[in-house]
Amino acid sequence: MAIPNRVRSGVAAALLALAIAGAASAADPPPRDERITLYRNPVLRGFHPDPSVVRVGSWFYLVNSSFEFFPGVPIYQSRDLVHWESLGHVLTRDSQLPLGGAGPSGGIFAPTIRHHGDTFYMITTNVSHGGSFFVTARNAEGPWSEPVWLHVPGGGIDPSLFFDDDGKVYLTSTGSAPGIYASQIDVKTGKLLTQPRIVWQGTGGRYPEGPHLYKVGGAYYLMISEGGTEYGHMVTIARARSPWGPFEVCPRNPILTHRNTPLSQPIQATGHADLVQDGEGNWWMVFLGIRPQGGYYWHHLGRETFLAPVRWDADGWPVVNEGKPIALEMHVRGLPESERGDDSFRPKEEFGGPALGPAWTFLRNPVRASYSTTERPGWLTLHPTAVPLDQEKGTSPTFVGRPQAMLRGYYEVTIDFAPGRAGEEAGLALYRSPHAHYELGVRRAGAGREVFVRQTVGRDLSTVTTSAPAPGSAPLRLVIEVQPTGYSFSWAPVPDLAHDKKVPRAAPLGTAETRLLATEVTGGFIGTMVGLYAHAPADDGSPTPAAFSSFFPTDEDPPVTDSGRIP
Ligand code: 6LW
Repeated sequence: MAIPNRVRSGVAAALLALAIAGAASAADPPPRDERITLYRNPVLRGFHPDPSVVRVGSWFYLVNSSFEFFPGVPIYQSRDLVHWESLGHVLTRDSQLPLGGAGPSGGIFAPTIRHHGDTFYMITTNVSHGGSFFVTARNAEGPWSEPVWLHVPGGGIDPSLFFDDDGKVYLTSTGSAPGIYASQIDVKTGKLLTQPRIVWQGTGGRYPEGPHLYKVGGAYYLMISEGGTEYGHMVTIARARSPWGPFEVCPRNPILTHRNTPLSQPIQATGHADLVQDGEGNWWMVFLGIRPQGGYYWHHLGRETFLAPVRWDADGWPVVNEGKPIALEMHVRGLPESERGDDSFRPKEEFGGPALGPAWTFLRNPVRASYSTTERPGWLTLHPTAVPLDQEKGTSPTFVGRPQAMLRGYYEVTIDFAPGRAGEEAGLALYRSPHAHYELGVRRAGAGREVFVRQTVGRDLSTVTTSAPAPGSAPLRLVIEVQPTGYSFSWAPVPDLAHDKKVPRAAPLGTAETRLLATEVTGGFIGTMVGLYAHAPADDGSPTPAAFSSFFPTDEDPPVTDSGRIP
């Protein structure tokens, strides 16, 4: 193999050769299962960006970034890297996650999860308050500690921790100038033991970021992303005999990118990756990607989490998916045996428990008194406030949402809401940013009430596009049909089973484009959220609460059920 001149001679070359031999032997697959498994990408659908993964025994744990949503940093567990069960969130207390200053796509940027000794570490950056910090826990489901703030000179995002065998711990991240910075850190106190310094600037792509340091076969590998998180995204890697470098650059960089695949390829923007080795010695990569719709050029679900196999070649470099583009359907050898349990796409939320299910999040730090699952058992009661969905920062609107995970299907909910005054409204919302959201709501109209669709598609552009009278005050069923390029809204009275002979058909109310909620239109790092909201005018002394039951997604393109062993 080619070794660059700067390490060709002397001890450095000898050590590097040893390291590479080590890497290659770590890569030699043990005798193993030769059966081929089919799994579907993405493995976490909808808004699940910047994945980081770690293995502890036979469990894998994965975290994603969460930006202005609370609680923050969703965490999942899996035995097979394909079926992920939600464990809730890492940052569950206001003291861990102050978001009052977080505007759209502020707050929590890319996290890293690691495990050392008997402790989990999750390190990330709150770009709207305090910078980088880590929290620790004995169990992945928590409780997680209060933040240990890092005070990194020069700031930076995308912090990662690497625990070396000699007890030293290294922090890598971006910094004030383009490049990846490294420093030694005391993980008891969060104090930096050395000044951060640039160890690698990448291969020339813009925004070198998302670094992770690994030791494989005695060599230190620094894997990063470049090119930005959009269509030019790529993963590159370099290695050295010390965490400080000098780094030898992989001759096959980028090791993963779709920047040159045709735009008709269903997955784009692959990057921001993390590596993990399973219990049988196989390597895997998790990374983010997007699924553009409507021909080419927009994606509204946000950045999602994908999985690909990795092998180490004879020269000690990782090969991702044999160098082929990542597909929606992957046929791989050696996937850990599936123990299909729950996955993150819980089909239904009845609001029957004392708390909301783990997928639900709020915009910024929620006003706790606005939400109750106990006030009316089996229902989620929302108390409206005057804070609108359009508000960019500060107090939180009455809104609870979860990532829109389906490209095709239905979201349905029952709403019991008899607005007493003009301006009171509640319903389903598709939320992308303060200036990009659709509501299928119920509101006061004259002496009665109506069902309506509002489209907010820009800072100065918000209008009710359609409405229909909804006489009486009985509960209603609200339905959003989702398709790759459009939403269709409909509604129906909830059947009174004692009297109604037939279940009433849902009446169509209108449509809206997915495109106007897409990143290419709205900007930002999040994905479309589907949620429940309530709002009342500021001068309304005692706003009418809205109660919701039976939130029901029907996925017409189930993410994982075809997964299984192919004989
Ligand atoms: C994240 C950076 C990135 O911190 O986007 O795709 C930023 N990569 O690494 C926000 O998610």
